[in-house]
Amino acid sequence: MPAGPAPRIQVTGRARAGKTTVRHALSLISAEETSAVDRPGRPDPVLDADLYIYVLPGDSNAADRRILATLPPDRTLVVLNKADSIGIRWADAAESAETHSAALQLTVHPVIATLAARTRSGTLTEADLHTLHRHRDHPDPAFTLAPDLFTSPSIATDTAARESLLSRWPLYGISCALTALHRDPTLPAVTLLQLLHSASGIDPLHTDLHHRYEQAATRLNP
Ligand SMILES: Nc1nc2c(ncn2[C@@H]2O[C@H](COP(=O)(O)OP(=O)(O)OP(=O)(O)O)[C@@H](O)[C@H]2O)c(=O)[nH]1
Ligand SMILES: [Mg+2]
Repeated sequence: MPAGPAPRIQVTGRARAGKTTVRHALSLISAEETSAVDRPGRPDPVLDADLYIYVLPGDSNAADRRILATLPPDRTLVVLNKADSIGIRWADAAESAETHSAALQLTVHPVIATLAARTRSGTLTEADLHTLHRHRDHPDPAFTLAPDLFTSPSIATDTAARESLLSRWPLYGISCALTALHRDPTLPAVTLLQLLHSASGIDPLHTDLHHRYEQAATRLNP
């Protein structure tokens, strides 16, 4: 990495798109989160960084497309965040990301930032693992479709433990972990955590970001 000024990164997108969560998930301490794009009666943020991370909240609208059209393609990464809310399985999110890539002429990464932020900083506690194992062979597939189904007192007597698990882990991660443990109850915690990390989609985004960052650094310090 050349010495000299470090590239500036801005994380941008509409209100509540997941800008803060994506920034945490990527451990981008020095990146700036801009004010939100497309706020009624407010100007759009000034975008003047060396690299941009544009966060889409599971879909794009006209404002996203208007802003993205002004950003340099080689210095812009697009995150299709909230991939857990797109369709019913990861393939749906991947397909949506491809459609967005083609329409925007930009690389679009499907990501579940909440899960990535959690696996980045987290460990699975003994209590988490116990709760997961207790429910790994749950007969009702709808069990993990919604938070209130997952924490329903009618399921079992460990409602408090399920609530506690859900307070620490996004439901999508819990669902992935239960599927994995159902298939292989002997999975060690560390493997389970790696699996959840992979399932968040953050690694390809991280690799792409690293690559673009090096390019930006070389441009700044030829
Ligand atoms: N389902 C789901 N929710 C997410 C994901 N990422 C973020 N969220 C939720 O979306 C909401 C907004 O997330 P933030 O990271 O605060 O979004 P932001 O763009 O920084 O929001 P503002 O700064 O208020 O504009 C929070 O409730 C997050 O938990 C995700 O991958 N999946
Ligand atoms: Mg924010």
